[in-house]
Amino acid sequence: MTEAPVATCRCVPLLAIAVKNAHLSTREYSKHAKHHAGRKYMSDSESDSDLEWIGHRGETDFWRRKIRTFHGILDLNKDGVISFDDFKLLAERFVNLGNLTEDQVMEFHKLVTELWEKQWGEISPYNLVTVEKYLENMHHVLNDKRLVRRAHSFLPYLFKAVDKDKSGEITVEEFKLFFDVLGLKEQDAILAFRAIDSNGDGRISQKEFVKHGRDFFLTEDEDRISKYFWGPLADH
Ligand SMILES: [Ca+2]
Ligand SMILES: [Ca+2]
Repeated sequence: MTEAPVATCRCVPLLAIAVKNAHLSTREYSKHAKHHAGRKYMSDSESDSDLEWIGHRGETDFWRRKIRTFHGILDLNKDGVISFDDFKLLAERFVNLGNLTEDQVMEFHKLVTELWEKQWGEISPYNLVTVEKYLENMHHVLNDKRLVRRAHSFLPYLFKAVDKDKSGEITVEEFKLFFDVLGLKEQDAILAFRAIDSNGDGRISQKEFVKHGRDFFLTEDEDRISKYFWGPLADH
C-alpha cells in the first residue's frame, strides 16, 4: 500500500496537500502520494513534481509578478536595475548581523559570487540587470532542471544569519530582522511569519524557511503560502 506511509508521517501538511489535490485524478494523486511518502529521503530541491512541466513554467502573470517583486528587493538603491554591488551589499547586510561563522561567511561570499557569474556573467559596474532581463533569466532557470536545483542555495545562509540565538528556528522577532535587512516593513514581516508558520507554534525551522522561500520562485499556484515569503507582491 503506497498510501500507508502518507497517513503516518507529517499528517497535517500531508492532509493539506491531499485536500489541495482533491481535484487531481486518482492516478495523479497516487503519484503525488508516493512522491510525498519518499520525501524525507530527498532534499527539498528534488521534490518538485507538483510544479508545471519543465518547458512550461513561468508563464503566468502571477509568477511574473513575484519575480518583479524580488527584483525590486534585490535592487537595493532602487534605480531600477540590479548590479553586482546591490547583490554584494545585500549579502554584506546579512553577514554584518554577526551570526554566521567565519566558514559560513566564506561559503556565502563564494556562493553569491558564483551565483552572479553563472546567472549574469561578468562582475562589472556596467553589467546591469533590468526587470525584463531578470524575468527572462528566471524563466530560463525555472525551465532548466539542473539550474533550478542550485538557484536558491543561498537560502540556508539567510536563515542562519537571522537566527540570532542559533536555536535552529526563527521566531517572529528574528523574521522581523530578516525583513529589515531586505528593506521590508515590520508589519509585513508579521503577516508573512503568520502565513509561513502554518502550525502556529511561533517558530519556523530552516527546512520550512528554505521550502517556502524557494517555492516562491517556483510555483504558479496562487494558493501557496510561499507568496507571502518576500513581503507584499508588486502591483503588476
Ligand atoms: Ca540597483
Ligand atoms: Ca532562533
